[in-house]
Amino acid sequence: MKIKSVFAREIIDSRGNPTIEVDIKTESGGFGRASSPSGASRGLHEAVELRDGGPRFHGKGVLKAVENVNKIIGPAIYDMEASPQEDVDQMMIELDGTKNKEKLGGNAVVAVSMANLKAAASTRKMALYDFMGGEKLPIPLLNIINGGKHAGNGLSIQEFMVIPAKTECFSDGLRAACEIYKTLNEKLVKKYGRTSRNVGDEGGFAPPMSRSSEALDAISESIEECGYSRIVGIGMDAAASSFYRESDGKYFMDGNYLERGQLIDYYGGLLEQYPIYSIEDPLFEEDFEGFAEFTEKFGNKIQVVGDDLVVTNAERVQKAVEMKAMNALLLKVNQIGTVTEARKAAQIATDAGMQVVVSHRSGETEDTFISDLAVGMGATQIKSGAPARGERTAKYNRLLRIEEKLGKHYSQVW
Ligand code: 2PG
Ligand code: MG
Repeated sequence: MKIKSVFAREIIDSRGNPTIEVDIKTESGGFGRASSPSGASRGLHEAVELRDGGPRFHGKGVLKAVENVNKIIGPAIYDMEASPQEDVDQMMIELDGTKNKEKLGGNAVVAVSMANLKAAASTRKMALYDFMGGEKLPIPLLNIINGGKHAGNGLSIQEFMVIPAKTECFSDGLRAACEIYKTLNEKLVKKYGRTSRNVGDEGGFAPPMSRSSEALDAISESIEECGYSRIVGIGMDAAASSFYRESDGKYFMDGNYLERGQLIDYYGGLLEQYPIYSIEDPLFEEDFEGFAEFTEKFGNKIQVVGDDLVVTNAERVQKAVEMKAMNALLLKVNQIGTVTEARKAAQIATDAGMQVVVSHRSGETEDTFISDLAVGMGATQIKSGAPARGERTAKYNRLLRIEEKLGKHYSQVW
């Protein structure tokens, strides 16, 4: 299955920013198309997104990244076998030669990497999840109240999610989440007025709230009213780097500046009050020690997810394993740049007994790659925003179709 054509173009993402889409064709009629997503709360150590600067799209154009694919990567991988994926990815890693893909652009490299895996599956006339050997559906984490950098309200915490962990199957879980989302909608409008119907970047509501407890009250009441208390829990992504103040090492939470220890106690209080199953990035991204303290305290009760802390980077995941700084990995292929490197990070995490949560970015496209990836890798969870906005629902709808094929095999974590 030799690669016979590689073509990149500039398209737009869910925030109206340009991003790169790549088409790959193989000699035996295989075809793969994939596009790069883009984060707002990006980790410091992520692969670099190459942006053009200048007046086009307020500097966010990706024509340079497009050119890098069409003129450099494309010719280099032309005639290579699309499978194994490792060889194609390795070629790009060498071509780029930098630690953070700054030369060719992480956005250019990742779109090629994902398109290639799709092209390989397509050459075999297999669905991607099947080509990868997937058997089970992941539990979805649906972000139904947005704060932090994803919304224009006063919530420090970026994501408040529902986790339908104990439903019979994925489709029942998704239905429960949609029912809760609707109930929440009505509740918010009643209490906070019509502006609270406005949604943030990931499709969750962005009500004019400023305290975490307001969001958690509204969600836990909605879960209860819908009758799902026993089977649906709550998840949060604090994305704490976004409310961390470097000058004095304090965190801005609910109107106060808190020390690390105070913030950990604050989370402890929330855990006692609400049915929280999972917390992501409770502390800022360089604080492995703080994460270890947090995990030691709460890791036997809840899932502690590392996102900005480890940025899908094998070395950082290894460090987190050694320091017991988390018990679950958030996996975003574009943080590291290739599918192969992302899988390596996941392998280190699973070998250490950690969960893997495959994740979207706040800036997304209609590409459903992560749905197949989650199933294909055997990740137990997927995070793809609210059951709203086409770029989010595309992923969940793809999983519904996969469930049709695989049957109702659902991951079990809680
Ligand atoms: C996160 C992500 C996705 P962003 O922090 O987990 O929800 O946000 O893509 O903005 O980094
Ligand atoms: Mg995160």
